Amino acid sequence: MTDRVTLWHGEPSRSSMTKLLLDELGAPYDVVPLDLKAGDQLKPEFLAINPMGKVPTIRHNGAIVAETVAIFIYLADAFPQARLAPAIGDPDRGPYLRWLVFYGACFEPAIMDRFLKREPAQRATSPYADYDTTIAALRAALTPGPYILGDRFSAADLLWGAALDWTTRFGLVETTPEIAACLARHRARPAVRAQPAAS
Ligand SMILES: N[C@@H](CCC(=O)N[C@@H](CS)C(=O)NCC(=O)O)C(=O)O
Repeated sequence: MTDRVTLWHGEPSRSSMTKLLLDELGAPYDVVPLDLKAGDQLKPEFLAINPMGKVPTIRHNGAIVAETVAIFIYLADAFPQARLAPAIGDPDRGPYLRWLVFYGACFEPAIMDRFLKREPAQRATSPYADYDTTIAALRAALTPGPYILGDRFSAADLLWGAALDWTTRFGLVETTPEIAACLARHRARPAVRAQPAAS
């Protein structure tokens, strides 16, 4: 028996990616809206839930989960009927986890470098090498497609479609042919089309 998911959500923000995943999973959920501009995320009641003061944050079956990648892994496993996660033991599980974790471990810091126009640490020290290496690896992962796991759509595609949607709109990532193809597939999904238009 599974509980309803509670999502602490700010609009617009990275938590839209988790909301999209919940829609794709057909998971029952309730949204607790936070006004990030007004600083709701820094109020003691939310800091008691996530001391980082960050959305997305979810609660499910009594447990709090934060960090987009952890939430994606958790929810796709928690709602297996949607078939968005290769199960443990499936040969696709490793690549699936790899490209999910790549988002938080490599892509996010790399795009922050681009946004702030700052240099990464020396290549041997930097956990993601640098922006160009990170984007080249991602482009290779999207090729030949159509999905990260080849013919199999997964929660990793949802994360990357949503991530590339906002980062290309912000001019942080160039819309190369494989990224354009990924975005076209992403934007055609009914759950994406049903979302409020990105500002
Ligand atoms: N590492 C977090 C980052 C989440 C994040 O940066 N969320 C932003 C919204 S896009 C936020 O909550 N900002 C509010 C604040 O820091 O005050 C994740 O991957 O989920």
